[in-house]
Amino acid sequence: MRTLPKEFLWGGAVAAHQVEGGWDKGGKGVSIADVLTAGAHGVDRKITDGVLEGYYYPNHEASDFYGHYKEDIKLFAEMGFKCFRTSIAWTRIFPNGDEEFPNEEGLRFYDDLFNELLKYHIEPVVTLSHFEMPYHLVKRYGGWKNRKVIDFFVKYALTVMERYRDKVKYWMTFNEINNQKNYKYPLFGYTCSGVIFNQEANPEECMYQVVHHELVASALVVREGHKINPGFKIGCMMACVPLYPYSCNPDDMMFSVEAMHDRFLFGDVHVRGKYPSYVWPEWERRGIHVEMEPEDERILREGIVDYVGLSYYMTNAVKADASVEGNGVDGFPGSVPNPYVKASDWGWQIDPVGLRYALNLLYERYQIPLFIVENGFGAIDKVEEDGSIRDDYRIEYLRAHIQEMKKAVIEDGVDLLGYTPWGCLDCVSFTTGEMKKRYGFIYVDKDNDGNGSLKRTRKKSFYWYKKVIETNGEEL
Ligand code: P53
Repeated sequence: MRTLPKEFLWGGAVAAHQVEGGWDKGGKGVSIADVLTAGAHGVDRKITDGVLEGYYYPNHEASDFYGHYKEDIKLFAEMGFKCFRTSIAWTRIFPNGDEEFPNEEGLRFYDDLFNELLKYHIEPVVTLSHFEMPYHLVKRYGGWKNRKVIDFFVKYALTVMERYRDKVKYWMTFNEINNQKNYKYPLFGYTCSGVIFNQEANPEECMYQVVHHELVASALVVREGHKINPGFKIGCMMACVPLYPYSCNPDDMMFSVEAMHDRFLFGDVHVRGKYPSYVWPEWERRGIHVEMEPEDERILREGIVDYVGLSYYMTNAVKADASVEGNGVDGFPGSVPNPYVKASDWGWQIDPVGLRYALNLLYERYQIPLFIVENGFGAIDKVEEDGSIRDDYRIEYLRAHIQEMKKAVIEDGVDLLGYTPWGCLDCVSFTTGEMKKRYGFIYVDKDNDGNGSLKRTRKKSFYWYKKVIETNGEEL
């Protein structure tokens, strides 16, 4: 009987802005996450013009991982984590983004954090840009529309890679870079790139321009990062939402193939070092022109990633004649409900087999290692009178997904580095800014309005996941 490899990286994942808080501590600058208000399912988060009086900004304190990281890492170690994925808040290192020298206090914070992880033999897995670019770069330079931002990002990235060269081996450049393909939904463009595409003369063209800058920046970081430490594993990261054809009608099938181009484009460049063939005729058809410098082709070629990090939460079914616009959160252009699967309270369709499908799809396409760096079930948890949290629904979700993940590795031969469920410590929801949409094995006592003691409690899933890791996924 084949099993998962014994070096398989079990762990958990978060992002700095969703857990750390301490938004103005240690010399940190204002990030784009600091100007996002709270929303709810169906209620968009507002993007305010700076930090304004009279608004509640859930990421300012978040779960206060900044103040609790030692206690939290101890709990991760108790679960047996082999790795922990977090991001570095760019604004702790370069508060405005365009300074000449980094902020030493910010660098020290991550030294301490990584040391604490290494003390328990937990491998840090670090995202360089997870929806938290400096607000100043948005105001002053127009975010990633401006080619100058490539230099600022590369400087920041190489500064931290140099500093943590002996502490961190696994890196990723941009979190879910492909979210912004849904350029009509302001939150995605803003969090990926500091741009609200709807406000631009040609939103779609602007999105591709921004993405081009990021792909070049990513490739530069991969290329130069390998010079800092040839042992680095530097990956890309994409939101993997497979879009099934709703039926075997050839029109639905072809519609889904085209819809998947939109999702693959980013990974295709990261992994193959050049734009895929389907891009050029599409840009021509749509009259899109992207400014590129002569050296870009070479940079992209020289900055091929070592692995593909992916988030997997759901699949969607698409129909050629559905004429649905879709916001890219719980639906995509042409999305129709899939009658074979259920959805979460936030409309995210629950499809464990879709994870096996996603892994096959990506591995067949790229043939380089994959890393599931997000997966999980956002749900409302109830604290019982005795203080316990019996999150069987979460266990059920994760169990079913791990089963399918194992099939992909053991039966289909997919090379998978590890699995880090999202929000292992309860954190602020990205799409809604809520606290009550929880993913964690560890409960954080805090509500949507910011009330609560921040006390940490082990949920039932904590003990379950500990066993999963202990048995390398044999006991589910
Ligand atoms: P929240 C859509 C599809 C898959 C992943 O989201 C997605 C999205 C939304 O872009 O985003 C990731 O907290 C993202 C995390 C985020 C997580 O999903 O809204 O990388 O930052 O927290 C879960 O439930």
